[in-house]
Amino acid sequence: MEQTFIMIKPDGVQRGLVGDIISRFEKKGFYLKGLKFINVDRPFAEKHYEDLSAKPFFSGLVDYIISGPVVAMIWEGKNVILTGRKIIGATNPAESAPGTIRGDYAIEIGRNIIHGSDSAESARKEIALWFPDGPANWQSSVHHWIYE
Ligand code: IDP
Ligand code: MG
Repeated sequence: MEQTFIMIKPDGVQRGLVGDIISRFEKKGFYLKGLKFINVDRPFAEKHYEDLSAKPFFSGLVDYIISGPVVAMIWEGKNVILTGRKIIGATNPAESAPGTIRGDYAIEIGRNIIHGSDSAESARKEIALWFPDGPANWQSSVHHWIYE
C-alpha cells in the first residue's frame, strides 16, 4: 500500500493543532506508520526542501521549519499521497478550500501549518530522509471495515 510523508510544521505545533491534524488522517482510515516529535537543524531542513533552493523564499522557509519542533509522520493507505494533499489543501491558505487543514486554520503561505509529499517519488525520498529505519511494522485489525 502507498505511503506518504506528512509533517506538522512549527506553527501547527505551537498553535495546538497536532491532535486535530492526526485525527483527520486517522478518521479518514489511513494508518499511522511513523511518528516523531523533533527539532531539525538547518542542513536537514535545506535537504528536505532542496528542490526549492533556488526560490527567493527558501531561506525564510528554512528559518520557519527550524524555528521549533515539528511532528513528522508516515501515513499509509490507498491513494494516500494525493488524498493527503487534498486533506491538507492548496499551498496558499487564501486559496485552500474550507474543510481542508490549511483552509480551516491558516492565512498566509509562509505559515501554512503542514507539509505533505506531492508525488510517489518525493514520498519515497522524504520517508527515507526522516525515517531512515523505515515505517513501523503493524497492521490494522479493522482493515476489512475500511477496504472492500
Ligand atoms: P506545498 O507545501 O504545498 O507542497 P511547495 O510549493 O512545495 O508547497 O512549497 C513548500 C513550502 O514553501 C510551502 O508549504 C510554504 O510553506 C512555502 N512557500 C511556498 N511558496 C511560498 C511563497 O511564495 N512565499 C513564502 N513561502 C512559500
Ligand atoms: Mg511541496
